[in-house]
Amino acid sequence: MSARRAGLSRRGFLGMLGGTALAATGCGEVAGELLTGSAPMPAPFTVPLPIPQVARPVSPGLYEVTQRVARVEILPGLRTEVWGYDGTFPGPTFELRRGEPATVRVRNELPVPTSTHLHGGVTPPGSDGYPTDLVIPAGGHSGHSAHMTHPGEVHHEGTKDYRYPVGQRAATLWYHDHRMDYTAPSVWQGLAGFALVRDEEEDALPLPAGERELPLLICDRSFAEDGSLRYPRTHEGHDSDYMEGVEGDVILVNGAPWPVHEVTATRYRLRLLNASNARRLRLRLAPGGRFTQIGSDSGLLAAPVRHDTLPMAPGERYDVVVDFSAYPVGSTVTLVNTLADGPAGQIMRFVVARRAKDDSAVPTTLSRPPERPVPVTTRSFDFRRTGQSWTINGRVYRPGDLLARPRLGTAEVWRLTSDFHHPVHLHLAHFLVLARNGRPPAATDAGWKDTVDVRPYEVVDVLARFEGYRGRYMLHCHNLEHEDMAMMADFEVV
Ligand SMILES: [Cu+2]
Repeated sequence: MSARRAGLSRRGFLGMLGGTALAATGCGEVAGELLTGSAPMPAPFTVPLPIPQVARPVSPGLYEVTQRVARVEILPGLRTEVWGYDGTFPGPTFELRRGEPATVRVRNELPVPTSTHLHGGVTPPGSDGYPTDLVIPAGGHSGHSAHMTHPGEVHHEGTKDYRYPVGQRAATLWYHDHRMDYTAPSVWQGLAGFALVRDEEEDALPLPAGERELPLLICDRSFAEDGSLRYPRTHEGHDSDYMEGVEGDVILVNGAPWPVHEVTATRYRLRLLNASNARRLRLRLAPGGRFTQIGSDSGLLAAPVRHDTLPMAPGERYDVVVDFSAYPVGSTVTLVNTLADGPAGQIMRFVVARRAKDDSAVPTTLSRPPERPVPVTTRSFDFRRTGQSWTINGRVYRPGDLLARPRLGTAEVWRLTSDFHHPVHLHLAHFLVLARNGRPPAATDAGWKDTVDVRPYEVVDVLARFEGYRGRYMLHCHNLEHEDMAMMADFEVV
């Protein structure tokens, strides 16, 4: 048993079972508990939007990235210690191309072990970031891990080469820490970044590009008065008052609080990612306007879909185009979150600075995604609180316990049921959302995905394709506190 679970049973949660926990969240759309910070908050829309550096290979197909502690300015005038890939938060953006394999050599100079998962990647099992496949800190910091040994734990001393074949379609992927019991605090501390896969099918489209293509990593954090990140941890593990998940009171986009970005009155491609631990978002443009969705988690849609609002659970991405020529020059367009009042109700602002030539377009036909396969079987996975743990089919996660053995090259219907908000993520397998409560899915469920928002007492059917590699993979809740509190399971592609 991990220190985490020991901590939970010590504190106890008997009064918060099932529907009581849901009722405690008020409006029913919030998945976590708010952790209030004490640092002075900057005025919104004053800090410029940062764009993460693009990672450069040290030789063709080989990247080196060092996980290290850094002190960075997130809140104006204060220094915040982060754990960053190359000391940055977000980490560098990896620009990958279909058919061009990449190796990422991760060196760990943090005080803790890590495991890096490429979220949405079709990756061989040895490079998928299994939670007990650990890179132990270089230079002898490994004492921290000594008492956290799990059965079958693998240790790489100092560095590990993650091998990515990149055989998949163009898509907005991201990477983040995935260590057993510690994903939530490690990601909160900064271990997340983008990986963009491009391909010829996408190259052929006249989509906005260059400065008009913006990756936007949205997450919430809380800061202490000295600028340090707050996170509710006891020395034994998670603070059990935050079992539902941790929500921060500061919204960051690419690591900046409520940033502002100047745009021309043209189309922009926004690659939106909700990288929050637990916070669900519902994005809208103010004073109005629509998102033209061109891609989902796993790549371009067949045809664009227009939305007024975008619900985003942790881990989900939307690839959208916003046409700023619809707004007067000199006006502002604010990306807002209608699921929160107060500071977390604002995300960032665009200032429409001037007119400019625009050769871009959103074609009515975007791509040819994989066709809908015929499923060979149906399996059920119930995401639920059981006693003092978050469980799948009543089971607390144990590495190596298999919940399913799908066959390579087949497709299956996975029926996901839930007692609460659980964004369900499958490693390796991409899926189509077939139904919610037996009815057609939402328009925003369009396309191939790897993460789906399963809401309280909802039944979501997805059709998953098991393509790529045999071996051990995972499904889990992407509320990172739930994930760390055992809401994971292994499956093996055979
Ligand atoms: Cu969950």
